Parts: sequence; structure tokens; C-alpha cells
Amino acid sequence: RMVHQKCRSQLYPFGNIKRILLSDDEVPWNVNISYDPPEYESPVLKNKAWADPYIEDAKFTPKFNSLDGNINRKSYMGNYLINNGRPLNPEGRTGLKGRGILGKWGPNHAADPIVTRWKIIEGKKQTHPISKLPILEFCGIQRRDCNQWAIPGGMVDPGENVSETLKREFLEEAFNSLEANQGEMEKNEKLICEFFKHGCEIYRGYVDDPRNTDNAWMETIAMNFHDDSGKLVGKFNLKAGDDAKNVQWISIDKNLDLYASHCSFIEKVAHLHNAHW
Ligand code: RP5
Ligand code: MG
Ligand code: MG
Repeated sequence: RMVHQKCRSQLYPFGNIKRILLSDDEVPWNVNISYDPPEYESPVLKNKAWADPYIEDAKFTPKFNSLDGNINRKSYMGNYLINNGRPLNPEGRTGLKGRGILGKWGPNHAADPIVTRWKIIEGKKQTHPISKLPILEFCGIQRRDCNQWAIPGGMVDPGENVSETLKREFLEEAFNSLEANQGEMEKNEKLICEFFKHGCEIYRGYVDDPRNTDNAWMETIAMNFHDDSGKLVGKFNLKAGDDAKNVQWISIDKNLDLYASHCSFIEKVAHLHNAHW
């Protein structure tokens, strides 16, 4: 498997903090190197209901590697190590310690809904001139935090089922449900509930997210919801909302440049449908 990359670029995406640069060989924890990275904890985490307390806080007694009340501190990657009370990133060093901008020490669980349809122009399914394979489109959003295009995913709330997170995040980011009126919201919720009944799991595990640190990282379940006829998503009235500043159907191709490890999820979806990549 690939060594994580996006969480090793020098400038941390928040707080103007610089990571120590590492070679691929220096990433695994079991490789001995002299290593003293800077530490960062974003001030925005202070007193946030969705964030853990400071790790030094005497009242903070997290149960790592387990279901801790309604917070899932288990990793899809197996048991992670704890060093001086701090969880260690299962994919190795990142050049930065602390939890950065991430709310939870250890795994931060997210869900990624990958909604797809065939590319159709004037009633004709479009194929790629070289691969001769049909072109798939996915519903992508532009993230407000970094301007990169991404899958409209988000964090699993405490006690929430992943199947709920998938719908809620899609509604928030691609339908602007947080600012919709009651009637609109009910209509959209019904549509998405129906459409999200049949999904296919694409990926479950670690995400190479630029926000990851040595002690906090993203994990996700990515699910594909495919509309083969295009008739269901034809009813979608896409409108960016919450952490998304734009939303659009994006043609799937290997030259896509997407946030975190989202390209690798999209590639799996393309192969699943025998579409152009
Ligand atoms: C990525 O961050 C996940 O794959 C998911 O798309 C996203 C969740 O974080 P927010 O969108 O809530 O910032 O690692
Ligand atoms: Mg969101
Ligand atoms: Mg999001």
C-alpha cells in the first residue's frame, strides 16, 4: 500500500504551522530516527462540544481502541498504539504531533457518499474516445476550507449511524439543507432517503487527509449510490451548503485532482461500473 503523502506536505493547512519533512522510509514508527516534530493544537477546538478536551485535562479519560460512550474510538485499521497517553497514527509519522485541527485524539470518523450517474448529452450516453468506455459522473463539492474539489463527506456525529451521516452530509453540502425551508427539506429528505437505500461499500479505513497528525487522523466509510437511469438524480436541485461553496457533476477520469484520498475511492467506483478511468 501507498505511504501517506498528503499529511506530510510541509505547511499544515491551519495555523501557519510547518511539519518536519520526512522521507517515505522515515514514516514507519518502527524505523528508528531522531524525531522531534513540532506540536500543534488549534485554538478553535477549545470548549467545542464536538471536540475532545485537552489531553492533560484530568477529567478527560478516553477509552482508546474502544467504543467510548457514544464516541467510536476504534480504528478500522486494527488496534493503534498509545504512547505517553497519546494515540499513534496507524500509518506512521506525519512530521507534526498534537491533534492539529481535528476534534478527536486518535481516529476521527467520517462518511463519504459517492453519488454517480452516466454522462448523457442529448439523450446519448457519452463514451471516452480512447478507452471507448462510458463516462461516469459523480456529485462533487468544492470545500470551503481549502478550495479543493471533494466528495461531500463529513464527520459521524456522536451516536450517529454511518447510514444517517451519509444522508445528512449529502443533504447539507449538496442540497444546503441547513438553510432550506421546511417544505423543501422534507421533499429532499424523502428523495435522498429513497435513493440512499441501495448503496455499495467502496472503502473503509484510513484517509490520507492533510489535517492528520501523529496523534489524530481521519477514517471513513465511502459508499456509492448509483443512478443507472439518471431519472432519480434528475430530480436533484443541487445547491452548495455548509462546508461546501460549490457543487457540480464531475466527469470521472484519472486526471482528477481531489481532496485527501478521494481520487482512490472514485477510481474504485469507476472500475465497479466498468466506466472510463
Ligand atoms: C475526509 O474529510 C473524509 O474523507 C471526508 O470527506 C471529510 C470529512 O471532514 P469534513 O468534510 O467534515 O471537514 O478525510
Ligand atoms: Mg459537512
Ligand atoms: Mg464535509
